[in-house]
Amino acid sequence: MPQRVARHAFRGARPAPIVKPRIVKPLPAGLFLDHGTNAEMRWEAMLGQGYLVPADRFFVRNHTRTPVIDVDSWRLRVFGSGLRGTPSLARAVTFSYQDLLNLPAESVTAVIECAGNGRRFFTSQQNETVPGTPWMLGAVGVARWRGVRLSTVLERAGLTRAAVDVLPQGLDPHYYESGADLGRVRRPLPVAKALSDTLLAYEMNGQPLPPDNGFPLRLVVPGWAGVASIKWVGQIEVSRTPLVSPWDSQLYRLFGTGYPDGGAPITTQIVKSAFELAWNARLAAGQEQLLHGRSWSGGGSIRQVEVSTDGGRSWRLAQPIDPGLDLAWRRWQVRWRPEHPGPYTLQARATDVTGATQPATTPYNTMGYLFGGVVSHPVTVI
Ligand SMILES: Nc1nc2c(c(=O)[nH]1)N[C@H]1C(S)=C(S)[C@@H](COP(=O)(O)O)O[C@H]1N2
Ligand SMILES: [Mo]
Repeated sequence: MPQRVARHAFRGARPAPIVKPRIVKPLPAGLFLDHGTNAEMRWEAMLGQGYLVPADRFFVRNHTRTPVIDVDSWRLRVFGSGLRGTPSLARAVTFSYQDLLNLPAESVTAVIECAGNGRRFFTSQQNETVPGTPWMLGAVGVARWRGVRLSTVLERAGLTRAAVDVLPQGLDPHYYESGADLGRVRRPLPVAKALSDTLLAYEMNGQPLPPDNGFPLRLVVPGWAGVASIKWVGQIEVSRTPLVSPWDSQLYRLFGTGYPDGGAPITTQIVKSAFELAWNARLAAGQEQLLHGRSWSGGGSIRQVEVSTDGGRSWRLAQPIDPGLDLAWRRWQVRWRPEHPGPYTLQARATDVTGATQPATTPYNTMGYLFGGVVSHPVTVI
């Protein structure tokens, strides 16, 4: 008895360990698959939702952890040889949060998707071993982003015609890989894309950006792999010579047979589809099911979606729920009445406005990016 009291007292006196969460928001098991520093949305969490992915279930891809940023002392610093008279960080043009709020605002409804989304299917469907987070199809989300056009900020900072690349950099901790310090997350973006439709967003779905999605400011680079959309931006270099970073030269690049020796760059995302249905969902035999799903492409809006409920032997057109947006996704539904109990494979195959569609298999690349093949979604009819 005295022992127990003593132990209790000791435990109470111990300082609580400081556990810094890598992702700040709650990750309920019904909404997310937890991958450590990353969390993917469960697709069944979109059933009955509207067009946008609510912040509580938007996927999070963090190289390290979500930083907590004090917005009052935070500044955006813009500098480099591509600007007039601000070559170095020390002479950067700075913008406060309020400065950005005072600039003309724009909104865009756009997909952000990780280039590694679907990576698991290289292994499960094609028997290919690839490193990295074994995402299913939930490293994607559509939100209404509001902020300032990057072009507006660059022009105010003194952009010149000589500029070729911009390099936004995050304020999250340095990223280490195999013991090497790769520095802060950053990736060059050509000036042409920076000026066309890239947004510096401070709102997501009508609210200030959540900490995990880049508060106070992130890039939104529509159509491009998610890594281009740098979160927690602290500085942007603007250069008259091409810039490189590990995030375009080593990581987020296509290597392997069939690709050039130095690898092929990743820019836009490819065509994909997902059912708003649990993996291994159970459905009732002899009852009509209304299956829902969404398809998207970095190449433009979705023209049509075909669905197979017999493992790819026959296909029929899904019924669109909305016309779909260029930079976001198209929702669809299809009726299905499975008569007999047993295992079934559901598949969806979308085609975008450019005619690009989803192949039966995806060409292998060493790091498992851009899986665009038709995914076999298992369900059990009982
Ligand atoms: N600063 C910073 N920006 C970042 C990342 C990061 O780890 N740090 N991850 C990138 C990657 S790989 C993706 S896919 C998207 C994910 O955005 P989300 O976490 O808001 O869903 O953010 C990108 N921007
Ligand atoms: Mo990513």
